[in-house]
Amino acid sequence: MDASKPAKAVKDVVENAAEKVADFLTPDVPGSPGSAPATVEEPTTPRDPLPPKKEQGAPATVTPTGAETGAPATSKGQQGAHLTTAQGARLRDTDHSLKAGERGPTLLQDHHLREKITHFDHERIPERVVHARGAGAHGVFEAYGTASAVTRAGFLKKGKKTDVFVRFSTVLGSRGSADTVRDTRGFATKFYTDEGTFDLVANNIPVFFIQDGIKFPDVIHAGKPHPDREIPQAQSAHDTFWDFVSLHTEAQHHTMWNMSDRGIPRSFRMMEGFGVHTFRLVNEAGETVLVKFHWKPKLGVHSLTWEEAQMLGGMDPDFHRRDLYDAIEAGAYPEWELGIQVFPDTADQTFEGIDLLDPTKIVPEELAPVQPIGRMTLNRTPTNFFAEVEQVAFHPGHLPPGIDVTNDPLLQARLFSYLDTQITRLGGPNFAQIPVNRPHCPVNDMFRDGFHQHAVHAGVAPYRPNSLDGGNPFVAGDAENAFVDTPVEVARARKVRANPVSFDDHFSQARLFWLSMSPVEKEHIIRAYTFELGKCYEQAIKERQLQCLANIDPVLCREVATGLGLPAPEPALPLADPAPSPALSQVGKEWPSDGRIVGIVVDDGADLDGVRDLRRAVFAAGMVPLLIAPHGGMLGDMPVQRTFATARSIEFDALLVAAAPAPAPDALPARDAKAGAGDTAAVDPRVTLMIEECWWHAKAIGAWGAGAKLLAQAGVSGTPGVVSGDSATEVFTAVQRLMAAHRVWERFPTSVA
Ligand code: HDE
Repeated sequence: MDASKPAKAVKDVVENAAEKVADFLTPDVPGSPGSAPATVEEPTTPRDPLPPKKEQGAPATVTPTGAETGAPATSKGQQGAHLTTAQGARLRDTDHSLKAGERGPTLLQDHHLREKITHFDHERIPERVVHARGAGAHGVFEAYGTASAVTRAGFLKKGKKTDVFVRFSTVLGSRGSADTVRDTRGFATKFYTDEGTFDLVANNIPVFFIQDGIKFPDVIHAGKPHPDREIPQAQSAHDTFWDFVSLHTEAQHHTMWNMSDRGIPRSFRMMEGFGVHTFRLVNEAGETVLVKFHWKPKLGVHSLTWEEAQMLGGMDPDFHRRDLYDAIEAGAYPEWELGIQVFPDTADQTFEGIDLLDPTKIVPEELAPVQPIGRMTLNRTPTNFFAEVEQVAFHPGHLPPGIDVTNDPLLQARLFSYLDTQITRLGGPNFAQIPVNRPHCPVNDMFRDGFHQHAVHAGVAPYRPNSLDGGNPFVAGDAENAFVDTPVEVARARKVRANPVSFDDHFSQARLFWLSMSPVEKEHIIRAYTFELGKCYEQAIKERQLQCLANIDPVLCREVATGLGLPAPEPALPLADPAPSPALSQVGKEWPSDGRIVGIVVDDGADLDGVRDLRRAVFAAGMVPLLIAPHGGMLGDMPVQRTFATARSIEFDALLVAAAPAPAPDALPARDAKAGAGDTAAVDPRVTLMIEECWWHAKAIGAWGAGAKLLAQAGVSGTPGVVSGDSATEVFTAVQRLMAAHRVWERFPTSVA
């Protein structure tokens, strides 16, 4: 498929489908569990494993030391048509243990039972101490060549394509926690470059809670569930978190981002990524610049509403990973541009008065524009979640020649932490040999032995210098592109446990962020602080955080204090006067809608020809139409994807109403609480609820025919972002325009300017 035209694959499917009605019967919509449809009867004819699904990818088949093997990706999975032991002996039965008689005790000699159970007993590995909940995908990065003047990194040379694997994550929750909680998101990218792996271990928020890595255990202990009762899961809305961030005020800038809509992204595909720290680039001539890395999503930066996020936590805790995998399966490949902000590498390492070594500060894009240097497209889902997403191991010190670190004290601690944590998590020092972690270039590190050693190293002299192995391996020089630790001058200093004074300003950029928000974004921030602090038990903690808010902005402080029922304190410090940065706001522009989900309410009496046209138009626009009907199965020649019992508004980006369906036979409050007064209502109450929720969540709504009358009945006709028309496609065209802006915020007047 052509990665540069994400909607094309979908469009091709649609055009073919238009000719062959049969194609409507096969699933056009993403989400099919296997690569072939299941049969009702259990298959009994032996056959080899099915191939992976068309959109699935797998780590490249390189050896544990990075050599290409040319073997197909499937060569790493199970082989052969028959069930075997781990040693390959074919098995006759795996459902009954070997017993002394049918009613007798199980025999110790049952090797198959013991091997099967023992392996199962050891299936789990420790989850990541942070970022445990995540999802990943494979893709490709193509460089524009625009960074070649400032870095010698080969993968950034014009036109160079490099395989990548990306893992997105939340920070606080456990592996099984919900995707949509309010939290920072991880955005870690592994570039398998010819010159060694480059890991850009980034977040969707450009600043961090702490300025020195020695405090990482403190901030994480504060954010994680309370150690006595282990609640709440995956939340910052609790006393220990707010206790820490209100005492440790350098966290206030990051906290402000978390309380903004950035803390509840609509999709991984709609998040920015930030390297946070300042890095150093080195060019062919050895000249250096300082840079900050940014990922810019093609689809723009968008968020859920808070109520949607909470509902999704129960209705679809896998919402973000499902969205990622479904988009790739539908051919709506997620894309980002990688960009850099470039600063001169001066002795004081500041830019326009901003300390570039302070990870609680951004450099506004208006002061230093983000210059695009390449594009990443995610085009393959994992074949096996554990092997790829769970076992991938990132490290900010995995750098190719041309990219180097700075003295940011947060980055310096990270350089220690990531290697260390993998040794426990992945059970030893050889995790770089796991397929997803293997470099795609020759590796000769002289490391030997250790748990899970997959390489079969030859030679007798894993030491240097040697003559017994002919001197191999040799160190490289400039001509062989060796990594250079940039010989940066270290200022004359004394050993101290202290920060520079420039790190002391904890509030001015939190204020900058607040002042850069549109009114509706400010309303969301007020609500988020009020909710989170309202969930705290201790009044002292609320009062202390209100003091921090007073130091950021009096309106913010006053509104949150009102919600908490507490007095608003005066600022304890003079308020800063930063110029707002419009680039920080998410609203007010238009973006492509690839891979968005359009719900279509239908019933058996609806205008099915119109629905068929609509479905085609939605596919052709690179989106996914889901039919929501009173019953499962088929509606004419079209498969139904959701029933009123299984659908909920939160999975749709827009709702199109083609009917005013009477209560379905299962609209019984005794069976489905959301059916409400189903037995007496004229329209199925679950449809009315869906319309109401979409309206409250500021989504585009469209209708024609009987659907238009239903919108009038529901009292939403004529309000902003609600359209009706004569034909399905006409309505969809209007809805598509509304979707480009993501939400219809005009529905809700704001109280702050
Ligand atoms: Fe991490 N972080 N981190 N972090 N981090 C980990 O490494 C750590 C920080 C980030 O999908 C751990 O393999 C310290 C900033 C991401 O596998 C651990 C400090 C940023 C991921 C660790 C930080 C990040 C991690 C846990 C303060 C944004 C998930 C498991 C000095 C730039 C990677 C692991 C994945 C994961 C330590 C701060 C991003 C424990 C000590 C700042 C995206 O090593």
